[in-house]
Amino acid sequence: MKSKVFAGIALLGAMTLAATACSSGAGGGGGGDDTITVGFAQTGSESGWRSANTESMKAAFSEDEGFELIFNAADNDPAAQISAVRDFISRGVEAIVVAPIVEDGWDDVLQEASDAGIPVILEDRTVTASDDLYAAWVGLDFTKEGVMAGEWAAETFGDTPTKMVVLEGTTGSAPANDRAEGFAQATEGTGIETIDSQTGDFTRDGGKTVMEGFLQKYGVDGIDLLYAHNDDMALGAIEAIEAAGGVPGEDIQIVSIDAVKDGMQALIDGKINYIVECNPLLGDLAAGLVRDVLAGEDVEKTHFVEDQTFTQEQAAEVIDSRAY
Ligand code: GZL
Ligand code: ZN
Repeated sequence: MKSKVFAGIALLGAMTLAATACSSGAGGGGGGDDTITVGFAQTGSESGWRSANTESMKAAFSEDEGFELIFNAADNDPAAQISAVRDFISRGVEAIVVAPIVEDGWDDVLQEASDAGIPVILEDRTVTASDDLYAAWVGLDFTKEGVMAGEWAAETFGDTPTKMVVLEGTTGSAPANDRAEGFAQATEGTGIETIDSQTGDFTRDGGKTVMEGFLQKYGVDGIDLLYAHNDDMALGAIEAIEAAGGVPGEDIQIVSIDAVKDGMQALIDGKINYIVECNPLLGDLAAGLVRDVLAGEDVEKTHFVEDQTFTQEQAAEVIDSRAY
């Protein structure tokens, strides 16, 4: 009996040692060294949020952290992003991380990665492909972000007839779809009416151009509320509203999502009325998932990061201490 117990303990010890070695990134390195080669397919550089997310990812997947990162930014072009992933597969990287521009169209290339034995971790946005085709996803609850923005609007406008225009995120992207859905849920039965809704592709220029169109069509007086799916489009819209002689935050109230520095400053300046945060600092979590997956650990499929909300007063309190 004694020897059986002893053997069991020894085996357990050996397994723990091996597991520790692996999960510290020592295992799974290409060519025997400890470095883990990872391909990262980023959406592009469409917004301040994206820059903060890229910075966070590059810091977490740095050489110091034991990674060799092959980075691709697809300039918001879904086809280019899929070909970047195919390139990673042909280069034989050990793991692939993707921030998918749009939800659809991922089944084939994710199947190819799976057939090549290369695990895929999604960060930020999600896909409609079966979750058997990726190892894990880490990001934000976009529907909840839309609900939190909608709850503020419902509280602020209630039954008052309110004419709202919407600057939608990138067409077909998870945040655009889910933020619209969540906001609609939270404002059902209120006096808020969507008189127009169009994509500004999450960019400042896009927000400005589309808002100029709305202002030409309805005039400053014809719009009470702007719901912008991100701060960058809200900031572009602010320029358009001011150019049209309107006062953003007063003539047209604005609710937005992200809480990047420029958005928070506009909130403090009273040009935006409420912001729902969307935390871009996902790098460490994504890197941890890559290590866990390569070490053969059993990882949870979804990892949500918490968001918070900011009024003008709250923004003033925290702006100097925020990391992005
Ligand atoms: C949300 C992210 C969105 C941001 C935009 O997690 O995918 O894309 O809200 C960014 O600012 O462009
Ligand atoms: Zn984990």
